[in-house]
Amino acid sequence: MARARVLSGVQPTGALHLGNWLGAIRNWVDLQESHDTFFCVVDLHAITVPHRPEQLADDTLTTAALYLACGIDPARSTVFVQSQVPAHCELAWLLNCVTPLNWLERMIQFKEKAVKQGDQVSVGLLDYPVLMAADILLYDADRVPVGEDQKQHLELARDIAQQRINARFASRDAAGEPVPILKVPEPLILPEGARVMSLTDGSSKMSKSDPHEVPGSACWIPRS
Ligand code: ATP
Ligand code: LTN
Repeated sequence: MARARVLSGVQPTGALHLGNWLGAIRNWVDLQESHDTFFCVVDLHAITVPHRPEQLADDTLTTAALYLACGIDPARSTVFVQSQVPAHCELAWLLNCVTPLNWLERMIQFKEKAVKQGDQVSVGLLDYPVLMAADILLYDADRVPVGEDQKQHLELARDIAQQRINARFASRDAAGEPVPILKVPEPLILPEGARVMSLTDGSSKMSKSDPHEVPGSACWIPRS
């Protein structure tokens, strides 16, 4: 019998932290035993925030290396870089054309990151969850292991698949039953470690791209 399929990804926005391990990657390692697993380095998501291209290229390879160091086994899992598979962007465009703008404007992560970017907010930052939906729906993933902060994005991916594609475009089989086009994925969020808080500000989650978070990193700024 075919095994259920898992897909997940991390942005190459800096050094991985305990939150990434406890909230997501430790679960990925275990899921290799029982699922067909696909783990992506989502570099196209990382360009929705300010970045340096040379640093991004380095961080993409470092993130892939850290997957392996954490226990992702390339003999059992497919490890790949998002930008190397053009179908992610192609499907994102098709999904863009059926996704209501106000679904994206409601996303908490968009609102939080948009505040930090002021008048530099790009359409890409707003559209980030549609690209994430494409990453998942492209592979017919059954389950998506992520931390708590991604729950709302997962719900959006489910709504796009169910309400905006399957409900509108599904054909019918001989018995008149709808034949879904896209698989509707389930989030997999562990009960412990799903939201590890920042060590320097207990009111916000630990985050790679927070310049206060990673002492010793090139972009570390002590919190005043
Ligand atoms: P960025 O700061 O660039 O947004 P991030 O540190 O939030 O990055 P992501 O690449 O967005 O990390 O997330 C990778 C995975 O780690 C996701 O499944 C996410 O839910 C999980 N994750 C991120 N931060 C935490 C955290 N503080 N606690 C638990 N899980 C987390
Ligand atoms: N938005 C996610 C990263 C991500 C992802 C995905 C996670 C992009 N595409 C597909 C799971 C499945 C985040 O962790 N910030």
